[in-house]
Order: sequence, then structure tokens, then C-alpha cells
Amino acid sequence: NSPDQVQTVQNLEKAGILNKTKVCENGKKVRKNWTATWTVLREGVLTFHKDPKSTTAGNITNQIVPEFAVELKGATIGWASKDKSSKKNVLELKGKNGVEFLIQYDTDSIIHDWHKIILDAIRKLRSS
Ligand code: I3S
Repeated sequence: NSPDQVQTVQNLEKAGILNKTKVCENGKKVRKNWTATWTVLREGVLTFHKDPKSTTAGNITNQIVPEFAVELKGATIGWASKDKSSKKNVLELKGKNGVEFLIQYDTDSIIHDWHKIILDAIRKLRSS
């Protein structure tokens, strides 16, 4: 793991920088806005946090209060088909309530780790 990717607690939690864009909200398509985002998986919830450096006065609350939270219980994750994006290594995360994100990272090992840990979390929540 590189310094901007952290994994702890018997591999059940993870945090790192990923590129993400929302593509659907309440089942409605929204315009893509790819941004590098601090992403945290913890207790069955995936949260996206704004980079504090990109906001006024480096607002610390942005690190604590997420921009978006996706509950992984009942969510699905899989590799996005080629028509979803021209980028490589794109994952498609579909949450309940018709929310959909694309998650992307150029480094294969990093995006594969995220795929695996999110899939594991979804499976664990399904059987709980
Ligand atoms: O799926 P799309 O519409 O081809 O997505 C591209 C656009 O969102 C584009 O911005 P504009 O809305 O200004 O056209 C983005 O810059 C691209 O990154 C999007 O495509 P990729 O293939 O990168 O997901």
C-alpha cells in the first residue's frame, strides 16, 4: 500500500484517494463530475470526502463530514462496461435509493484492492 492508501482492522476498513463521479441520483442520470476524493470504507458505509485543501481555509470539517455516504447494505459493485466511461479501471457502485457512482484509479492493484474490500463488505452485510 502506498502512503495515500490505508487499510486496517483485519482488512475491514480502508481509506485512500480515488477518482469518483456520481452518475445517478434518485434513479435520475446526473452530469459527471470526476474528482479525486478521499474515500473511506468503515462499518459498512463508503464515504467520499472533499479534499480539505480545495476548500476555503482548509476546512477541517470536510474531513469529518462526508460529501456523500453510500450504505453498502443492499448495494452492488462491479466493473463498469466500456460505454460507461472512456477511463480504465472503472467500478460501478449502485446503492439503494437509485444512487450510482463510478469509482476509478489508474493503478490496477489499488483499484482491485478496493473492488475486493467493497465486495467483501457487501457480502458480509448481506448475510448479517
Ligand atoms: O459519459 P460522458 O458524458 O462521455 O462523460 C464525460 C463528460 O462528463 C465530460 O465532461 P463534459 O460534461 O464537460 O462533457 C468529462 O470531462 C469526461 O471525463 C466524461 O467521460 P469519461 O469517459 O471520462 O467518464
